[in-house]
Amino acid sequence: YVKFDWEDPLNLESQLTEDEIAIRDTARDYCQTSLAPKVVDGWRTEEFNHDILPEMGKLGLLGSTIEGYGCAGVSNVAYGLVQREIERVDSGYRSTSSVQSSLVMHPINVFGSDAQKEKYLPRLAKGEIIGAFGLTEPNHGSDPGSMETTATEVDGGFVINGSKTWISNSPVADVFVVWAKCKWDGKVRGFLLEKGMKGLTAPAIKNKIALRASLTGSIFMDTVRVGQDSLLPGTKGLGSAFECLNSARYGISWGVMGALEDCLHRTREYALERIQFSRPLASFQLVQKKLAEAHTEIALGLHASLQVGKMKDEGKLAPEMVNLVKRNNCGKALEHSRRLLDVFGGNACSDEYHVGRHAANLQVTNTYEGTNDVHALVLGKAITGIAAFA
Ligand code: TGC
Ligand code: FAD
Repeated sequence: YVKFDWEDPLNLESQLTEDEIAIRDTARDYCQTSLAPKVVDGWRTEEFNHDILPEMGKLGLLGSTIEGYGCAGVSNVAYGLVQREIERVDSGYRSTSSVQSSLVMHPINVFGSDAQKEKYLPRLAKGEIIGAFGLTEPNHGSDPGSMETTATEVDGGFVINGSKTWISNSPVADVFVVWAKCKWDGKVRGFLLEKGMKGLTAPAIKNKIALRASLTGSIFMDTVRVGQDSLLPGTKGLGSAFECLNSARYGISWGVMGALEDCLHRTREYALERIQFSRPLASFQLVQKKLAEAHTEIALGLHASLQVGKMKDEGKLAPEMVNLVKRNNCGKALEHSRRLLDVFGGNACSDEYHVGRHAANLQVTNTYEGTNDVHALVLGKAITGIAAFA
């Protein structure tokens, strides 16, 4: 037998390549030395930190799976490992960066024209410009197929009308991937809109009780006139929007495990130091059970995400694999962060203990990119062949 390593209980390290370990370590070092000291202030002020995306860009962490255009061209496993490191600090920072990578750079790379790729990807990769992805609307969240945003064909281009809500990065975004129903054939397509276009505004949604270290807002489009070149030509229906979500949801499945790992490590340290009834909290069976259960879910969740990443890298991905790990890992991270929070007693209320912040964030990660129940329905459809959405 080998000695059990509680910090890597199923030896994830043994499944990674040297490159993946090096990328993970670079990300971990950056996140712990640069991001972690900023997070309490970022959370309290709800202010966007404009240094973060350029810093990530310099390290090759944005759009990192893309080949060319100044991107690193790394594996999907490496991408997942980076999301885990960022979210170990805060889900909001992971949101800011994963929207840029998976929901803006990815669709431009997969569905964009050469001109669109040349124009946007290098600057997005450097973090010089910021992207947002607008699918959700005030009246249509889980059911984006019923969206009311429209694109009408006019001489030389299109007119976009509608509104999007709960959009990460929108108040500071320079480029918006907006999904609209095309009036000429009823199909949903993606369009690239830019800050400053007449009729486009993107106000912030303030006073959030979660994801306070990242910005969220609306996108209002009142007769926004765009050229032919704003259409993402490869988008062929709602499935194209879901294709982007496959990539982002996969990253979230790794990220939330990072957040739960941070909760576990902080709770362990607290429980070892805090004395009640003349003994450390860590000596009580009920506390150890909470630690053991979170610890087990982290180990299982990380290995499941690793397997999905490997399938993605080998071209053997079924979208439902992503529904499974996104749902499982987000649900487990939320449940166990809340249980671990109990160990802090009254100190659970203090943002300086961090676990309360993670638990609040994890409520959102369990909701966005498809709620826990919507992912259950996708899996239910795969199991039974019957769609239960409507
Ligand atoms: P349905 O009829 O099932 O599908 C419509 C078309 O899409 C295809 N498709 C997929 N293609 C690729 N990957 C997938 N995962 C796909 N799922 C479906 C499907 O084959 C079909 O194609 P076609 O050619 O036959 O037309 O669609 P539906 O309208 O019945 O909806 C099904 C449902 C409920 C599962 C879906 O709408 C859904 O996933 N709802 C959740 C919405 C959601 O996830 N929104 C996310 C918004 S973005 C966000 O939250 C970003 S937060 C980021 C951050 O800050 O980190
Ligand atoms: P609803 O669809 O109204 O769902 C409410 C409840 O009803 C949920 O519990 C849901 O599971 C349940 N429900 C719905 N339909 C069914 C059904 N058929 N059967 C059973 N139960 C059902 N969106 C973007 O497009 N881009 C972004 O960048 C983005 N960032 C976000 C950032 C934050 C901080 C937040 C909070 C949200 C963000 N979203 C974004 C929106 C997010 O994707 C939606 O909130 C999510 O998809 C759920 O939609 P909804 O809020 O309209 O809830």
